[in-house]
Amino acid sequence: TPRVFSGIQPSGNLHLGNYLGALKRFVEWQERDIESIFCMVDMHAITVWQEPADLTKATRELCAGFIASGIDPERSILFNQSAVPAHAQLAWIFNCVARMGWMQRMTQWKDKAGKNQQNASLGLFAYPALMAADILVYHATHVPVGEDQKQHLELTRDIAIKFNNDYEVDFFPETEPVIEGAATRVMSLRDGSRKMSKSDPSDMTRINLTDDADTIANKIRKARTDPEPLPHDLDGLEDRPEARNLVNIYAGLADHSPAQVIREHGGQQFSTFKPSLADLAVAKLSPITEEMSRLMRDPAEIDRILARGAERANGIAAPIVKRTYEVVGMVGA
Ligand code: AQP
Repeated sequence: TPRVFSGIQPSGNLHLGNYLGALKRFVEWQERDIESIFCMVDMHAITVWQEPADLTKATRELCAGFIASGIDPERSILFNQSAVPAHAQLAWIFNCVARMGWMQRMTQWKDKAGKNQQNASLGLFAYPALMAADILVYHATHVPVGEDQKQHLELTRDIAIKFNNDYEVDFFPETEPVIEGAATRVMSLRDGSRKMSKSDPSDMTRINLTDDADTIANKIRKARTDPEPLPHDLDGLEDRPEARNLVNIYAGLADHSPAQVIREHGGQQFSTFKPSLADLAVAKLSPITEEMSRLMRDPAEIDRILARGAERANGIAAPIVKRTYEVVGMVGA
């Protein structure tokens, strides 16, 4: 039976990339009545420094973001990673299955550690093994993510295959990455070659789910573009990353294909297209922003939702860890 798992780090403001590449996709799975498990991956977040009070707030805000985007904590399981010990327990086993060389090839590691690898946390290096544990501790079959997570999901498969081979079992499934939609890689509004991300120091590069209507409109107006009007066919976007990004964002928000957007808006100047995009973004995002701030007024209720989700998640994950420990030969499992 299919089972969906995905996670988001409570490491800063949720942005349009997280919404179009992840949250919006998650809701589609839930609506198809496929068992879905969604996690605020706080243990991943601390692979780089997080102020404790900020981590707490970001976790609650992320939970509010999930619910405001349409995730129903009754139909889906919604919880934070550290509340279910099975993630860390299985991650250790996977640290012993994965090879140093596999980890060294990860582009996220190379990007985030930068030149100063000696000073990066060991957790940042081991990040993909924890991510494999997040997924496989539920025997999840489908993992909806943005394009940037493709390499980590391939590594998850490699870990599952090596575990099954080493211990001569057929225990962990080979998970399918699901990278779908018009906006699987939303780019920075200021630089079409960089992805929109929580950790970009400039707030003008991203649209946050907490931004108000004026801020959204202003960021779109100031988004970098070239001087040409929109082309009349998709090929015309080939070497125009900033224009393509705005078309993809429009398509993602409107639930259209990029081709449809070009059919409707081809030939327009950005002075015409940007205000339409801003109106669309405000119309789609402001109900989410409002619902998030409503939910954030009752943090105790959010904590209750997370605790209940953790209990349900633990009910699935604990027996899978137990079985893993038995396979490995650990006494008392
Ligand atoms: N720009 C994006 N476009 C489409 N999908 C995206 N995702 C992230 N950025 C984009 C998807 O959102 C989910 C959660 O990812 P994350 O928690 O790792 O968030 P992040 O924004 O990538 O956080 P960082 O760590 O602030 O970004 P970097 O590492 O770039 O500095 C995932 O499904 C992801 O694919």
